[in-house]
Amino acid sequence: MESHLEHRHKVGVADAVLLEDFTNQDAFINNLEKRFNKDVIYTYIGPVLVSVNPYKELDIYSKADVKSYERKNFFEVPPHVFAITDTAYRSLREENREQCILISGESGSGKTEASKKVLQYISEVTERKGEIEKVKDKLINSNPILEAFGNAKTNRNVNSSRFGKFMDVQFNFEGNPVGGVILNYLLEKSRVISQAPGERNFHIFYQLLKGSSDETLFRLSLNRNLETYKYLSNRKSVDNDINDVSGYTEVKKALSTLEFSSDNQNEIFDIIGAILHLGNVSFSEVEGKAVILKPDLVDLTARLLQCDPEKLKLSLTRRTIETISDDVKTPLNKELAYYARDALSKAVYDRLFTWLVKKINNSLAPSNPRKTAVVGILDIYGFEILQRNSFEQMCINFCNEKLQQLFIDLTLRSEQEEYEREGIHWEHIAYFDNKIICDLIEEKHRGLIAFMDEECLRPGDPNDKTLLAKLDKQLSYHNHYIGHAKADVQLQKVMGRDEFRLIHYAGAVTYNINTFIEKNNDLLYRDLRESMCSSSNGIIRSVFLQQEQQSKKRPETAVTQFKNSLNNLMVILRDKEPSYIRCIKPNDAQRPSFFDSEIVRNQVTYLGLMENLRVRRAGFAYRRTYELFLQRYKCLCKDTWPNFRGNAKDGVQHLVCALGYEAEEYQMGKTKIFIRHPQTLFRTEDAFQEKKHFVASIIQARWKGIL
Ligand code: AD9
Ligand code: MG
Repeated sequence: MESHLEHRHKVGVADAVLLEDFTNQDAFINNLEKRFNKDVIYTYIGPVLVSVNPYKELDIYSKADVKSYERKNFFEVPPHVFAITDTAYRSLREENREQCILISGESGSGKTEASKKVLQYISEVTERKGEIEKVKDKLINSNPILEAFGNAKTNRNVNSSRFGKFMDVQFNFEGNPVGGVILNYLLEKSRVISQAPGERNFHIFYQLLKGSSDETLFRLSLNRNLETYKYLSNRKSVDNDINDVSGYTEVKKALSTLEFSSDNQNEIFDIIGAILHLGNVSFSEVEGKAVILKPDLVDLTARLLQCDPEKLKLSLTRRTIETISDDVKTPLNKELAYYARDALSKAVYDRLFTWLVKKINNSLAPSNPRKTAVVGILDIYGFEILQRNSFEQMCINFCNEKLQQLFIDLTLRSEQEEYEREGIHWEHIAYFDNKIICDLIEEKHRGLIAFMDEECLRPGDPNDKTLLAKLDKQLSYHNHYIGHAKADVQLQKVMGRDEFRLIHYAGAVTYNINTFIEKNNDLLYRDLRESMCSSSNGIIRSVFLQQEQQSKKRPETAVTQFKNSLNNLMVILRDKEPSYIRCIKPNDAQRPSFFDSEIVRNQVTYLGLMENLRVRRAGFAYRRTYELFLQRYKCLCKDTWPNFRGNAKDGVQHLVCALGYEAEEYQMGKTKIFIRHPQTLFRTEDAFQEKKHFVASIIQARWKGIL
């Protein structure tokens, strides 16, 4: 295996810390490009892996590749997702520290693929016996299920994850996987009812229509013509590049592997079929009251959802409002009936997805509940700036603010704190702490979320306009919030009156307020909920009943639920040792061998990579406690070999003298030695390896009685 240093002459530097001008963004991007052009997609910034999507299959994930990274020293082999995984896995086993691998980057940059390689590596370096093999099979097979129901073709990625995912792989004390837990975040359920031009609904709809048997379709009263179904009728979407038929087979197989009973499988596809029929239900209006145009479609939906068709018809055309004295039934007009229909489709699909995750978790639960240690893998949406940004983008970008906060906490801040603790001389690196933006969004009583909820729950007629007015009034003092009135003349020209702007750590994003209230309220009329609670479809009944029981009161708003789940995630992650994979897409066209420097530049900025590099470079690439350092390298100095009688720090002082370290190459802290550049360590490690072989050959020779 080529060493880190030898490799760099051919394909740029493997660790950007080694760049001569490390503050120069162009040099950083050039280095990535140079490597990308040679199909070298991985580069480090110290311990952080930067990965550039090659958009083509590379021969770098074979069994032999796995072997070449197994139990290798991180900096001695070329950068790879396997190296990151190996380091995390070894740290879990040898130092007993729980791990998390945080994968971020914008849509299409390769996060989900990277997460699969992590799982592949873990699967290949662990044992292959009975139960363990079964667990691995389940872990890997959870992906096709979640992707079928949670991924879709978008204009940025043919297989875009429309939900966030955190997966724990649980290991036993022997270091073998024995189970797993998946947490899911904010599924983009609006996709069920409509898609942007060129995009598709979730894969599963097409897989069912194209891949299932004639009998199944007959049972569901469906036909194979996609154009029949309003929820799929986005004609501008071409899907030649997606094989839905084999996708369906794979999902069916995966469902069986994860122990979904055949009844459950039928219920799942009944629900998918029901949503397709429901989407075709249309309404006319007579004297302000909605009238269902093809009632047989509602009958079909009701048959598949196993609920009372008459009740369903009523609940699609009227709503019950509780007053102090009585329940009042009010008819819906046509517009509200469509709203109710779509709200039902979204709610049913969203809850089906959550139910799937729960079922998968049941199947992944370790059979032997002995104590386990975990490696968590986070594959979550990256920062988004679209042409038009809405509620979903605000949630996604808030999520990225929280992750950046964690990154700062775990790496930048802790790095500098360690220097202070160790009494190491260092220059303070100014970095932007985005806590101020997190607070702007989530602070109790005075953050954006608090005002949003306050407006949603206010009696009267809260609407998007009143919400925006409130935000503009309450938040205008904040430097990172810009309402229309506060914008300068230039900005006012491009900013609508229904927009506000947040200055995120990664850049400014203008959000359009329309639909915020509706999406945050996320209301399903009581009549529809009751209709679903009486369903005999096991899945539907359980997910709707559960919700009813959980909250007799008003359920939490969408954004508050999201905020709480994110804060829970932060608690989980904060406890673990993190590894970072920062994914970058090389161009907007999903094309191989095309590196668009401008596109890359934006992402380098959003991901804060230059800041990361500056801090890393200003600091020390390597640090070890005196004891460990001495233990490993003591054979390289006659004063410390075979044992040093004084304290470890003095021993290391002897050692570095013997090794000829220059003064600027290292510093001695209270408990650790800090080495500035990786090269210094490589030199020492090379000397150690040479000596080790020499010593080993002597021992061997002795054994054989030669000496
Ligand atoms: V999204 O936010 O879920 O829309 P991801 O997850 O970041 O996005 P994904 O992993 O799905 O992107 O990658 C997009 C496509 O790029 C994949 O379908 C592959 O065709 C391609 N890709 C990504 N990584 C690799 C790789 N290491 N090798 C080859 C890759 N192709
Ligand atoms: Mg993805």
